[in-house]
Amino acid sequence: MSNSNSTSQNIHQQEAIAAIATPVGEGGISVIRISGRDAIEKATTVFRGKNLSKVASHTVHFGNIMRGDQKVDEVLATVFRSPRSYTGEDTIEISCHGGVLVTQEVLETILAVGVRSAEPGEFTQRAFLNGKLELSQAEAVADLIHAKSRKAVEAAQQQLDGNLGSHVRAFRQQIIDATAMVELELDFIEEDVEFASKPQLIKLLHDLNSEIDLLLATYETGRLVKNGIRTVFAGKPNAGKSTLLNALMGRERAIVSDIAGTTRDVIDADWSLDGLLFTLTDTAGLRETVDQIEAEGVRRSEAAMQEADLIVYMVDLSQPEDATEIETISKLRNRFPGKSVLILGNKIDKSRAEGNLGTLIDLSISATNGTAIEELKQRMKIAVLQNRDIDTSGLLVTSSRHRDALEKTRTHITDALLAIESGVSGDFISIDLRGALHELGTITGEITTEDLLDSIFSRFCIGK
Ligand SMILES: Nc1nc2c(ncn2[C@@H]2O[C@H](COP(=O)(O)OP(=O)(O)OP(=O)(O)O)[C@@H](O)[C@H]2O)c(=O)[nH]1
Ligand SMILES: [Mg+2]
Repeated sequence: MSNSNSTSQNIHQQEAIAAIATPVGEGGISVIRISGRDAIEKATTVFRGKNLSKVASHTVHFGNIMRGDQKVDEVLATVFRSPRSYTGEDTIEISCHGGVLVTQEVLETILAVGVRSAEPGEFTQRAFLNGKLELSQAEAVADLIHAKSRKAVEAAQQQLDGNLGSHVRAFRQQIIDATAMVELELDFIEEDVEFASKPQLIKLLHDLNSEIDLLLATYETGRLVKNGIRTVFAGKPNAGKSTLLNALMGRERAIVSDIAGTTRDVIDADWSLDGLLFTLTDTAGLRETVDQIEAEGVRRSEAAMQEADLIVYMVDLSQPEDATEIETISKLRNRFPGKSVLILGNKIDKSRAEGNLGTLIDLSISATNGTAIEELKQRMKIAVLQNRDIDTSGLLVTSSRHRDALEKTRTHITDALLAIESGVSGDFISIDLRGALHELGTITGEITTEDLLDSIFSRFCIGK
């Protein structure tokens, strides 16, 4: 992992912390990480083998972890000396046997010599504080760990490579250039000189806003790539919602029967298509009912639709047309503005004449014999992405925090443009431009607050 700051020698070493860096469970090996001012010294006191405080950086040593005279485990210790480590601090990684108990005992042996247990994300937070990573890169580490689809991995890697940071730094430079122009004008204000570079300044800020717009336009896709596409199957009882869920999943995830009202609760299943994650939600069929449990199910179906990115409404084509349902369908897009809606006719194998429904239906399928299921998959993708590019080799803004900061930046720049055009004093323009700089600084982390750092790093697991 490289970035422009990684050679910085401005490292602050804090008290040593330790945590298990690998998942809890049985495996070949587990890794325990220790980082901080006296990490190497503390490790030396529990390690029987070479004297770790004398070995070179980036070397691996075989030995035993000892609690007094008792051997806890046979391990490999890797030594990273500051500043050439993930955190920038002196760091030791101990690879021990991958058993739950033995790993815990190695950790406890280390904690017993005065090393503190690490908080979630504390290693990465130290890496950030030591300038090893920008804030947006640190956030990408968490995204990468949580990523559930290939596209989400690619988007996180883009951000981890520092691509968002380099865009933001370029924006900052443009604003600094603009500020310089404004301040040059301030120097001449006494002589009432017409602002020579005014058209140039206006152009610079307009161009900047267009670039920010391009980046902001990637957010909707970025959000769906990162979080997955919440897809809800809705429709009357017996329409075939559960059958379709099972057909897409390729297994009997939900109970199917010809009794109307089979599904009572909301059922979620992760499903991936072309590297994108869809969270498929099967719901209770929508109808008026006196059954209390079913009524609660229907309420939950409605709530799931409110939360969805994509609503797939299924109509049973084997049944006579239902005027109430036709009305429901025709109002669906208005009821859920901003959501993608697909209207499916199901049971095309037993279809009656389509009648009034024909024009309302986007695609007819058969969930039991597979008719048009491949087409449906593509339509689901297109409905939600609306042909937007999901080429994750380009940068996607995936975080609402980044989107908010970019939007505020754009507002400040727009205010600056208005100020310039209405001829107000340069002082006011400078205030707007400084506001824009501030917002951009929150993305890369030049500007932070403790609350912001807490909310970002608490998303991490312990040991990262
Ligand atoms: N012929 C035919 N039958 C289907 C098709 N899809 C589903 N069915 C049948 O329709 C019945 C209801 O299917 P489900 O998947 O349980 O319907 P549902 O929409 O989940 O129903 P609820 O859970 O009650 O809301 C079952 O007997 C299915 O086998 C299809 O494409 N063609
Ligand atoms: Mg069902």
